[in-house]
Amino acid sequence: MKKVITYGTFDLIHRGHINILKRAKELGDYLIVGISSDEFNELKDKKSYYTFEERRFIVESIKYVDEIIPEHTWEQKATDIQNNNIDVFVMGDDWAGKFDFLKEYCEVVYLSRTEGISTTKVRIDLGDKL
Ligand code: C2G
Repeated sequence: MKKVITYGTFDLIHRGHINILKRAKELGDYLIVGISSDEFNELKDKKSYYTFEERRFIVESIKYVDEIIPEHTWEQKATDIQNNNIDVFVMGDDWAGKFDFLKEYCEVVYLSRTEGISTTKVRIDLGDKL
């Protein structure tokens, strides 16, 4: 079984998130998603609308997703990859090059971001006070 992993906040799920999860799953048979905890979001200087538990509930309901793990730190990826026997690590290409060090453990694939949509854009379009 070819196992794939990706990470993110996945707040206010939109077609960009679905696109990357769909394509990530197409690279293997089993997809694990590391969802950023609320505390890690603060480290990323991100304030998500939904809590971790809400984001977990939503993302685990997506048909391409097989398992959720929490993302607490920048440093956990190598351990996650080894502990879960991951074959492919996937991120959107806004992260291109940032995780090449993981090539020591598995294949690293950066997939093109979906243009014209982002959680920030949704919040601005809805008139959210950021
Ligand atoms: N994404 C995308 N197209 C968009 C928006 C997001 O392909 N229009 C991808 C991102 O490139 C990322 C994933 O969807 O691979 C999740 O995006 P975010 O929730 O914004 O996650 P991010 O803050 O980039 O966190 O350790 C990695 C970090 O946790 C990544």
